[in-house]
Amino acid sequence: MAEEFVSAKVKGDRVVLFLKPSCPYCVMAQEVLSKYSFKAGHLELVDISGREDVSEIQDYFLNITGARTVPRVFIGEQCIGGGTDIAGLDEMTSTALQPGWDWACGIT
Ligand SMILES: N[C@@H](CCC(=O)N[C@@H](CS)C(=O)NCC(=O)O)C(=O)O
Repeated sequence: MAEEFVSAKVKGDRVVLFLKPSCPYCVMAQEVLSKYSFKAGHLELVDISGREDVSEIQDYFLNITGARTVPRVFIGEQCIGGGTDIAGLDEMTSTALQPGWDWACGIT
């Protein structure tokens, strides 16, 4: 069942990217995530394209995240959105972490 499949992947201590390899937004999300180091087992890329229940999985994404498109990116149990969302988050993070901005984020 789609819900069980997704729930088994999405965990509090990891990032999960549900994708279809042919999707350019999925490639973009993978490129963003590849800039970060993850401890072993804390990043999982899940290709849903070949599954018989792909449509049910995407319907379930619509239910729980508001969109049925791929990619769907989960940080812990929260879906942060798709490809453009993670790219935006990455851009915000790298801007916030620029030298000179440390006053804004408490980084020394
Ligand atoms: N703005 C979305 C666009 C994602 C999107 O349009 N994905 C397409 C594939 S490239 C999709 O899921 N289409 C419906 C489908 O494949 O079932 C994002 O950045 O993630």
